[in-house]
Formats: sequence, structure tokens, C-alpha cells
Amino acid sequence: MSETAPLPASTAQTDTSAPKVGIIMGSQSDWETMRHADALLTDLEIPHETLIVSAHRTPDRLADYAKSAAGRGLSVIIAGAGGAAHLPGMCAAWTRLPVLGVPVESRALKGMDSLLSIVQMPGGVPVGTLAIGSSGAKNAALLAAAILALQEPELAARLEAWRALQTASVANSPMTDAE
Ligand code: RP5
Repeated sequence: MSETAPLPASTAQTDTSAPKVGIIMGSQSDWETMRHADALLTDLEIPHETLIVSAHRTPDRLADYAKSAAGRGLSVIIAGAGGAAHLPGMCAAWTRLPVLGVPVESRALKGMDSLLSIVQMPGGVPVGTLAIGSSGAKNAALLAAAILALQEPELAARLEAWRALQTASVANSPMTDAE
């Protein structure tokens, strides 16, 4: 997994309107995974922001971010981290907003450590845990879109169109190597 993919400037907003979804990640090295959530939210025209926020290295930044998120107008937070991945859970501890956790694939344990760190929350502090890696990041964005679409008919239409395109892209039968 590349650790050199460029991350937009911290606190960068990818839309000029107020962000509705916050994508946070524990390290620059998580961007290669989390960029898939960023790309999908951009495709669906959902205002969002991307930041590096580490539960361990920048705990005050995490507390400030999570505590202010609802007041700033965010509706959903997507939090991706790897290894001892406490970011989604600690974020959920500081906010009532839905938090979607993405386990980043770690080098040592292939993301099993990340997954188990995120999924096994105590009752009372929920984190919606996605799959390990880029599929999880992509699906976190789709879930965030589905949550927002409950209140936004135009977004619901864009989400349905995205799904219809995906369905149409699946071939009826596999191609052989010769084709
Ligand atoms: C976690 O530690 C991050 O979310 C990242 O997945 C992992 C490794 O971070 P780096 O050492 O690459 O910065 O906090």
C-alpha cells in the first residue's frame, strides 16, 4: 500500500458549500484507502471535508473535531484508521453523529487488528463498521449518502442513478482471455 499518495491540505473542503460529511483518518498513510470515500462523495456531489486526526498522536484535535462536528453542520463522520484503530470509537464517544468506521489494512496483521479494534464497541457507543480496506471506504461513503438521502430527494435520485449505472456495468457473461 502506497504511503505517498498526496492528501488534500488538512481541513480542505472539496466543495465550496458547508461540509455534511467529515472524513477523518489517523495518518497520511491512510489516505490511499480513504481517498476512495472522498472520490465517491465527490461523484455524488456531497459536500465533505478531509482531515488527518489521530486518536493517539493528536488527541486534542480529535476531541475538538468530534465535539464541534454537529454544531458545524456535519451529519455523518467517516473515520478510517489502522492497527490499534481507536479513532472511530473515540470519535463516537465525543459526538452523537453517526460514525462509520473503516479498518485500514495494516502491514503486520492485514487489517484484522484494525477491524477488531473498531468493530467491538461496548454497548451504548455505536460505530458502524465497514469492510477492511478500500471496499470499506467506498461503502462508508455510500452509507453516508444513503443516510443523507433520507432527507434530500435530489441526492436520493443521484444515489439511485449511481446504483443503476453500477448494475448496468455488470456483464451477463465472462469474457475469455482471447476476447
Ligand atoms: C494509525 O496507525 C493510522 O490510522 C495508521 O493506519 C497506522 C499507521 O500510521 P503511520 O505509522 O503510517 O503514520 O494510527
